[in-house]
Formats: sequence, C-alpha cells, structure tokens
Amino acid sequence: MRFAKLSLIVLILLAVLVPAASAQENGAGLTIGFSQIGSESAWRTAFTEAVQAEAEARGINLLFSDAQQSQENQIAAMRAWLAQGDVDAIVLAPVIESGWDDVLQEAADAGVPVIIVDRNVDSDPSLYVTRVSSDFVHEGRLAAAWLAAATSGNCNIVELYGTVGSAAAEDRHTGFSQVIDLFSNMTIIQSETGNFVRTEGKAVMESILSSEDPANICAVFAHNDDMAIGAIEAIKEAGLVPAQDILVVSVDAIPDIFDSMDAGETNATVELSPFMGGPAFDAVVATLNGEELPKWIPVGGGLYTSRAAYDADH
Ligand code: GYE
Repeated sequence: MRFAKLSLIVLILLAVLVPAASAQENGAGLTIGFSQIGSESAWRTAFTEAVQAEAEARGINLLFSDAQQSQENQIAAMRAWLAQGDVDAIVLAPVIESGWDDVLQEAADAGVPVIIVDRNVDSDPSLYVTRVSSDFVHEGRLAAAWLAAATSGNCNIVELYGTVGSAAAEDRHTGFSQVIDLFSNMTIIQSETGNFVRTEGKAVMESILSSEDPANICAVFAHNDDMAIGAIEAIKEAGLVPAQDILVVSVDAIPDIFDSMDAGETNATVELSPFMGGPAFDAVVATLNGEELPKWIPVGGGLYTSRAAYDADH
C-alpha cells in the first residue's frame, strides 16, 4: 500500500515538475490548420504552394482550407479545427481586417495559438501570437515614389483597388496616397476595385477607358500584378501602348509580370515574398515552447523595373 502511495506521489511530482513536451525545433509532428483566403491571384497560389511545401519539408501535418474569398468560410474552418481539438496551432491569412474577435477569442480560450500571415486583423493583438507579413504601406509608397520620379510629379492616375477592407488594399492605397499628395499635379482620377483578380482588373480598366479620355490617363497603379496584367490587355485592346501611352506599376513581382516587362508592356512591380510559411511555422514552435515573440515579423521586398534586376537579387 505504501508503495502505491509513493508511486502516485512521484507521478504527481513528475507531472508538475517536468515541463510539457516541447515542440521539435522545426515543428515536425505538429498538426497546424492553415486558413487560406482563396486562389484569386497567381501570388496567392504561389503563397499556398510555398506554405504547403514548407510544411511537407518539416514533417508538419497541415490541415488546409481554401475559403474562396469568404470570411465566413475561414471562421467555419477555424471553428471546426477547434471543435475537433486536433490542431496544435492555426495560421490565418485573413481576407479582410474586421470580424475576427470572436473566433480568435475562442482559439485563445482553447489554448490554440494563432499566427496571422499575409494580411492583417483589427482585433486586439493579445488575441494572436504574431503577424508575419510585408509592410503594405511601404509597398504603396514605393510604387508612388517610382511614378513620381518617372513623371516628374505630373500624372493623372487610375487606381485598381484590391479587396475593399483588406489590409493589403487599404494600406497600399494609404502609402501610395501619402506620396502622391506631396505633388500638386499627381492625382488619382479614378479608383475602382478589381478584387485582386486579373479578369476583374481588365473589366474595370475597359470601363474606365470608355468613360475617361485615355489621353487624360497618365498611369495605372494596380494593387497587384494580376489586375495590372488585366489592365494591360484592356489598354492594348483600346489601341494604346501600355507602359508608354499609359504607365503601369503594381505589386507582387509574380513571374507573369516579368513576362510583361520583357515585352515592354509594364514598367515596375514591388516584390511581395510568398515565402512566409517558414517564419510562421518557426513562430508556432517558439510559442509552443513558451517563447515570447514580437507582434510583427516583417518580410521585405524591393521595386523592380526589369527581370535582370530581380534575378540579380534572387
Ligand atoms: O498582393 C494579391 C493577393 O494579400 C498581399 O492578395 C496579398 C494580396 C496580393 O490577392 O495578389
């Protein structure tokens, strides 16, 4: 009887004194839910593929959900993972900034850490571990600075907006506007959303070219390369020369935009790295091991006006 009591005491002491099993350094064996926005652009697809490849290389069991641009679908996927209790952490690429407080609180209550990637949420930062993303405001500023230099500060601009309410669109617009507002002759004369989608970017540009005197349009600033490529098609079909009659600057640095650049049909792109899976998974491991993390882990990127310059940096 005494031995049984002693064994119980030892077991209790071990449970209290021995730290919970820590996550392996690279996350091997963890189950992580990845709530992805959708597949609206070539960059998004590249981002998905990069995260999946990183998970496979690390031996992480990735539960993947494509929300098809729906916040409702993203929240439902997160709640399913929490209800099943089978995820060690969640990586969330939030389609828009607002509406996440409840599900993030539910994850916190369940002890499941959440890493924000790519875009942003307007929830209290205490509800997520960290955010791995680029600086969208800086991307907008870079695009505007290039355009100001290319036009000596004189340009009527068409803006192809990303998904309204998304951090990527709102912040790129903010940064772009901050710079062009420094020039009295730089004005956004038309701004309309193409939802980061190539076909929608083309349709919006077609509509603007039919309603606005094309001679009054100096440049297009597209919040992503896919909409820029759509706009380039519309400009050509209108009998104009893209990158000459109408300058084109965008964001993402996807392979297709460099094909357009090689053809002389676009002028500049700001890089957005799709390789955020590594830093996100490292953050999962760190937080599971009890480490404190900064609330933002930035990924950077420069502005490129040629494939050669991009290739020289990669
Ligand atoms: O620029 C675009 C994608 O969230 C920053 O979303 C990302 C943006 C990216 O649709 O191609």
